[in-house]
Amino acid sequence: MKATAIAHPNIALVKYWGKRDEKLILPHQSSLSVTLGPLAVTTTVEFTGQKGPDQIEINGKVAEGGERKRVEEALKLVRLEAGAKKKLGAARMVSRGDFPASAGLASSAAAFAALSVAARSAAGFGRDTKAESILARRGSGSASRSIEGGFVRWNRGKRADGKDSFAEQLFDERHWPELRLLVGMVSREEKEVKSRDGMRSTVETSPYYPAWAKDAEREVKEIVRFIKRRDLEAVGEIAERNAWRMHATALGANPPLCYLKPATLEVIEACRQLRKQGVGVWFTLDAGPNPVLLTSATDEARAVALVKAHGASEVVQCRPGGDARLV
Ligand code: 2P0
Repeated sequence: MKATAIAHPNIALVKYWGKRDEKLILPHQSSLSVTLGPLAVTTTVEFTGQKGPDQIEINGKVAEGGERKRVEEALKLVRLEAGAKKKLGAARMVSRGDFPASAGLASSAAAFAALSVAARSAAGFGRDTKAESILARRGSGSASRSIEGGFVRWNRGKRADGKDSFAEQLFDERHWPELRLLVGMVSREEKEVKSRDGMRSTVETSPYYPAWAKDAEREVKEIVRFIKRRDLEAVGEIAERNAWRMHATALGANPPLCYLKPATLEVIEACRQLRKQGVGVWFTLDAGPNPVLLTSATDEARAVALVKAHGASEVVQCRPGGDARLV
């Protein structure tokens, strides 16, 4: 009753921003992301068969508060699915990421994906990417997109119970091996408003929210066509537009949510200038100040130099990563 799994984080090119169900973590719109290698979280889960509280350790520390509660909830769901007869008992979970939580990449995406694969396997279930994606989603929405590698779409779904809201792979990581995703760390400060609270406030108070949600399904369809053709310019343009619109919606919240820093805008402007010189580089942003540049292997060195010249203390260089897997 013990298993270890590895999962990668992901970066959305068409973003998820807003829930229609807070408890089940159901989104208002579909989203699309690239799974990012080589960054990874490794998680071991063991069901002890004993009574007592779960033991949860994340990055060398005993998990507390909200973080602990979210993991406990996910473990509880696995016990429910397994049924009382199985007597899984309390769990021991140890999780470690090889990238800093402050990188601006949702480490929770890789963490809940690895937890879902490890915990279901420890409970005796065979691999089932749909069930794993749904379980990961209950921990963190974006985690539903880290079960599979390459290019992944999280379908919004329509059902109230969330059984049709899971992610699926459209193209695997070998589809576009020369694509590069570079995280420019312009700030390591903890953000003031977490994504979960930020999206809630946006849904409740931004007058632009309905327009944002309505646009998403079309944007997902559009970007899939261009990913299929590996058309970096078209993919980059949609990713930039979508990131701007997400931030515009958040800026429309009350109080306004501004995740950008001056250095973020500097990098964005430098991207534009570099494109004028024929370098293929575009950006996207998560709910934070660190831009993620989209470029190709050919232009990678110039894109790295660009972010470094504009205040990035570090650049995390990624490429499409693979599936979450048992080790
Ligand atoms: C995304 N983000 O699509 C968007 C873009 C941030 C900006 O998913 O509340 O940690 O746990 O479901 O998944 C970050 O939000 O939020 C996120 P919860 P999550 O990647």
